[in-house]
Amino acid sequence: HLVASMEVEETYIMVKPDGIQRGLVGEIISRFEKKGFKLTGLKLFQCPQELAEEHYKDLKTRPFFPKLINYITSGPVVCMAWEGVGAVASARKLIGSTDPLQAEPGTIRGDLAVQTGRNVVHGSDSPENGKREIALWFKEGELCQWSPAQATWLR
Ligand code: 3AN
Repeated sequence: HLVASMEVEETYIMVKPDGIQRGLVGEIISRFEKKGFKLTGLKLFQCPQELAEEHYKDLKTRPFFPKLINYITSGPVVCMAWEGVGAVASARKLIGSTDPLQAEPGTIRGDLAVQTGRNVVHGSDSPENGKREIALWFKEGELCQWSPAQATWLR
């Protein structure tokens, strides 16, 4: 259940290896840009096993855990930090249900994915996890704070 928040939040969004292999990186970034979030971190990254296990530690006891770790480390991912009002729940809504067959058309998974084990994108499930995951995937100095108001050259 998605609870609307008026707080400015940070969320960790990641294009998974299948998203990169299928050439969907630009399309996925574009959806968050167009929604009105602010990009504060972005990199292409080959995820080591230990980081994948830490990221998904809450799923450690699930039967699909080894497959999930293999999937997420099977090729580079695109790591992103996005900021915005209610960004965590809002991003989850743009992403759609975990199972792409249940995801509504119009969502990233609903439009672009067909199976849970290849669902092209990750988004943090709470503001706490947003902070935790950004700290986990980005080093200090890799994040940038900037303001759209800096674009005075537009006017
Ligand atoms: P979401 O990514 O929608 O937040 P989670 O956090 O429940 O979903 O699961 C994390 C990831 O684990 C999913 N994106 C998916 O890749 C994988 N996963 C979840 N449930 C299953 C399942 N039943 N079978 C295989 N993989 C799964």
